[in-house]
Order: sequence, then C-alpha cells, then structure tokens
Amino acid sequence: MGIKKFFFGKGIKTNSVIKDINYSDISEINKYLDFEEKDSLIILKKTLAKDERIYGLGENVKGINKRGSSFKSFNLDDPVITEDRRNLYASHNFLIFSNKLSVFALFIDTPKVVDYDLGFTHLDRVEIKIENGFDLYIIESNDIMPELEVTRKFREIIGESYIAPLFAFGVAQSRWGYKTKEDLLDVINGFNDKDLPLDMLFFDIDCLDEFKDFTFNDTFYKDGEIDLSFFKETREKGIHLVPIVDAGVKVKDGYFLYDELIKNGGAVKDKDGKEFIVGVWPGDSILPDFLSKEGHDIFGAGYKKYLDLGLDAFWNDMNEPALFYGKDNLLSFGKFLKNIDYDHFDHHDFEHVRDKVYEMKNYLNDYKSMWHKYNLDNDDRFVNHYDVHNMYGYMMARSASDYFEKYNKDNNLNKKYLLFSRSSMIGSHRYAGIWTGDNAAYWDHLLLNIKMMPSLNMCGYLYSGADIGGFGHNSSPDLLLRWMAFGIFTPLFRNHTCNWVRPKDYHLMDEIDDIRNLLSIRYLILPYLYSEYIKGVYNNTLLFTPLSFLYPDDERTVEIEDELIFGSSILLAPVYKQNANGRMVYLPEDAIEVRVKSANDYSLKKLSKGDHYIKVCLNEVVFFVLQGGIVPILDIDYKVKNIKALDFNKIKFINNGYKYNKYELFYEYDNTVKSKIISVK
Ligand code: MIG
Repeated sequence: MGIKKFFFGKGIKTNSVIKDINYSDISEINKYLDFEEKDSLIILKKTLAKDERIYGLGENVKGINKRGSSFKSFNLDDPVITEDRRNLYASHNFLIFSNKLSVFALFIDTPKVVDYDLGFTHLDRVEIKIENGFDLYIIESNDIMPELEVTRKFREIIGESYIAPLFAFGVAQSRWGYKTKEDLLDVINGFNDKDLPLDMLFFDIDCLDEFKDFTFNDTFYKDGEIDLSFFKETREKGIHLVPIVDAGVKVKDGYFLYDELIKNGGAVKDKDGKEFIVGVWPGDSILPDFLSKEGHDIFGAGYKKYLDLGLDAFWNDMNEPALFYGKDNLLSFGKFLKNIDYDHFDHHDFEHVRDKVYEMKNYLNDYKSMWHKYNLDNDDRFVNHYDVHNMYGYMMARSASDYFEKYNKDNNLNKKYLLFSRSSMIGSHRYAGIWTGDNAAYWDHLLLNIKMMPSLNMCGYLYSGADIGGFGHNSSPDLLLRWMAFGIFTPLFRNHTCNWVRPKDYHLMDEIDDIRNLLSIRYLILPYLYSEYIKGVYNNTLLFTPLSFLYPDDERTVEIEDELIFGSSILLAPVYKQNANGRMVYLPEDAIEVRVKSANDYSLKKLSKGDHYIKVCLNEVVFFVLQGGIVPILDIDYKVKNIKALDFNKIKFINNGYKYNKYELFYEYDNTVKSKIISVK
C-alpha cells in the first residue's frame, strides 16, 4: 500500500483516518526523516534537496509550494490575512516533499498545535515541532505522477469527501448586513428586476433573534407566528435560503438550546465543572461540547427548527472557536479598570489597558481553561480544550451532518444538504465543505484564492471557495469581475461582504450586463464542474491540480502557481492584476482557447504549446481545453426571464463507474435541456 504509520505516544482519537493501518517499527522512519524528543515535543527533521518542493497544508497563505515559510496548526479567527500569517481558520497537517529522486507525503494526525519551519530559518532544513501523543503517516509513491498518487492514497485513508447537492453549485448572494425579511426580499426582487439568476441567498447573524442559533428576528414573523409563506414563496422561486449557524450559544434562560445544553451537561466546562462562559456575538455564551455525546446530539437536533421549514443549506461560523472574551478574564479586567488611579493615568497605564484589550480576544489561557467530555465514540474522558482545539469546528460539522442523516431517516427523506464551515481539520472533509474565511478585497487575495484551491483539494476539501470580490475592505467593480471570472470555476461561488464596507451585491452594481453574462457562464460550465467534482470525490483526485503534478517532465511547470488544471480537461489562467488587459499564459501542450462572453456567445481558437500573451477583457472568461479533453457545456438560451434561470432537476448526474477517465461524464440531461460538447481530438 505504501503507507506507514508510526506511534509517537498515545494521542487523542481524531477519526481523521478511517482505515486501520498497523504501526511500523519506528526505525523505518529514518529513511525519510530524523526525529528528536525534547521535553513534551517531538521534532521531525529533514534536509531539503536543492530542487525540493513542499506541497499541501491546505488552508494557509503563501504559494502552492510552501517551501521557505513557517506555519502553525492552530485554528484562529483573525481576519487580518497578511503574508506572514502562520495559521488561519483551519489545520490541515498533510504535506508532500518532492524532489527528483524522491517523493513522499506526511500526515500528522493530531488536534494539537503543530509548528512548521519549512526552510524558513535555514533554507535547506525542515523542522516540525509536534506535541507528543500522535500518529505519523508516511505515504510513498513510485508512480510517474507521484504527487497525485500520494494524494490519492492519503485521501483513501481519510475517507470520501463530502458531496454537496447540485444547487450548492448555483449562484450565491450573501452580505453581512441583511437584517430583515424585507432586506432579503429586496435582494430577491433586485435580482429579478435585473434579470440575474439566484440559487442561494445567505443570511447572516443580524437576521437572528439576539444572535441566537436556529431563530429568526421578529421581521420573519407574522401575527406572532413564523411567516411560512415567505419560506414557501422563496423556495418556489428556486432560491435556497442559507442561515448562518454560529458555535456560541447565548446564555439565556428559556432559550431552548441553552436550557437543553445546561440541563444535560452538553457545554464546555471550566476545571470545576461549571459552564465556561465566553463572549461572542450574542454576548455571554456557552460553547457546545461537540466532543460529548450530549453536546453533539443536542446541538445537532437544533437544526430541526430550520429543517422543518424546508431549509436545506447552512454555514457554520465562529467555530475555531472564536472568543471575544472569556468571562472571568473580562471581569478581572473590569476590576482592574476600576482600581486605576485616573488622576495619574500615565503611558504605562495606557499601554497596560491597550494590551489587555488586545489580548482578550482568543486568549490562550482561556482555551487552556476549558474542558471537554470526550465521550463520543470514545472512552468517557475529560480533555483540556487546548489539546483538542483544532477539532472543534470539525466536530461541529459532524454534529450537524449526523443529525441530517437522522432527520432523513425519521422523515423518510433522501435529501442532500449543503453544509460548509469556517474552521476545519482533516476528518471534517467527510461532513462538510469549507469557505476560506475573512479575506479582503485585495488583488493579492484573489491570487491567494487561486493558489489555495489545489492545497485544499489535496486535503480532501473539494467543496470550497472564497468570498468572491473579497469580504473585508471596499471592493471595486474590476476586482469583482476578475474574481468572478475565477470563482465561476470554484464549487462554492458566493459573493459575500462584510457589513461595514461598501456593498457589492451583484444587483447593486453598475456593470450589470457584464455580471449577468458572467453568471451565465457559471451555468455553461456547471455540468463539467459538477461532473469533475464528483469524479474528484470518487477517484480521490483534485479538482484544481498544480501543473507540475501533471507534467512532471516539463521543468517550466514547477514554477507556475497562477495557472491550474481544472478537472481533467481545462487549463485556467485567471487575470489577477489590476489594470491588466490580459496576461502571459504558458501552455504545456497544444490546446483550444475558449473565449466566452456569455453562455451563448463563445469562440474557439487553436493554440500551440508554449507562451502566449492572452488578452482578456473584464467581461469575459477565457479557458483552455487540453488534448483529449472533453467539456460539456449547457446550451441554454440564456434569457433570464424569471429568476430561476436553470432548472437543476433537468440535469441528472449518473454513476457510470467512477473510474478516472477523461472521457467519462457524470451527467445526462432530460431532452428539454440541450447540451453541446467542446472536444479536442
Ligand atoms: O466576527 O457573522 O467569517 O463571513 O459575515 C465576524 C458575521 C463573524 C465572520 C464570518 C463572516 C460573517 C461574519 N462572521
């Protein structure tokens, strides 16, 4: 099988890997790595060859090749995503070392902190520090495409990736700032007036009642009852409403979720067994203990409120978990403020206050003061939060997913649900997709989105995407259009914006014709996208593959990080620079350039292997179909007369063997939907 597992002390059960593999003798590790034990740490060491590249690590900044940087696994809510950030919202401890003579992959199976120095301190040296108590997997390959092979083997042992329903590949509009039912109706009507298609409309925390999970504020009520007609009519228009579900649960007697969690001991506790109170959006809150059977069951069942209304799509937020404050810490800060001698308030006092305020958020000592009862398919066992930190969002997704299964069973349904999360750890890829958190309206973050996709795929996250146009900061129309032109290819294609920046909802933009045409291109590519996605899930392949993985003999491809192979037949080379009218594209083989202006306006052109300057207007999408490639496109007469532009029921995806083969497609249309095929012989 080419997979070896090594024991480094009894760790915490993560269920990241679902295949049983016997331990190898520790001496066998020397072929790949040196290691040293120091205090409570294991330090893995490796010398890097001159040509060695390091791939993987899922959700992180920097390139596809991670060499030369340092990273850390510790899920963190921090929206300031700069080049030097070492950890984002997720921890994906899978990495590939690749040089001419050897390729192997590592997976460090732990929910604890991992510290990576990948040629950062010394250009040719790797040091990985891991808290003792974990399993280490080493995966080898002798294949001619070794990076793909080790990824495939890894994905085989961590289990099949989450499969999102077809509608989750539609057009998604979101903004933090929609507050009322009327706000949502404005968006729906706005899209309708502008002839824009809309498949999913997200709502954020302000639509909830006091930021409480599984509630609505009173604008969603009519005569004291929830306004069922609103939900019914939205669904009849083909729009799926997608509520946010935060991790923190408001402390409030009489709130069903709070009461149930308290009554059954399903919340995270302090060392004395009392609920640990934190501050998040609802103010004082408890954190469900998703590692406990009680927390898992109670929180999962909370979704019933939404499922009963016919809702079938959700996003999980604040599940690193994010802490604005720990209550005890806040109170002692209050005391400290009270005792200040304000008549002699000097710069020391000022700095003290400033630092205190700053460190209150996501305070390490708070994480270390929280306790879980890990009794979910495990021995009844109390574990400190710090030791399981990176599992929190993963287990939140599992609690929802397990409940969806139960709900289906109880109600004799066979529904697929959309679920994606901000925080994640390998294992959660079986239950949910992810989005990449609070990016900003930076051109650099568009490039980061492009580079991050293959790394996410390697770690099992196929249903994923970034906030199109950027979440934070004011976006500009050109950035939005360029970002859309890439986002059209990502499974989650969601325009989402922060509440205190200028709105960029599609229907509010002046460039409405361009936006409409770009959205239609999403539908044009959708059968291909979904087919390739399903193939990726069943074959453990990538939806976005670095060129170097597929053209190992072409030295040029090693340094190309702004082009990707999308599915098995398409090369993408998005424009990600402001004021650029196009870009240089390297084609590793002859290809057909497909230039698309809208779903029914495109042209084809033959191009030969090599470098080309490709012009791309702001309102078009250009992609390249490779040799032997076959790309089905929807041949729709794209006049969006009503808001439901595409009837997803008319596209059926068939299981035709799930064998990796460029020519196999996974869809079929009923005869009212026409399709065309672009193929390259
Ligand atoms: O502290 O719910 O990443 O998508 O709009 C911010 C409000 C909380 C962070 C999410 C973002 C969402 C926002 N949330």
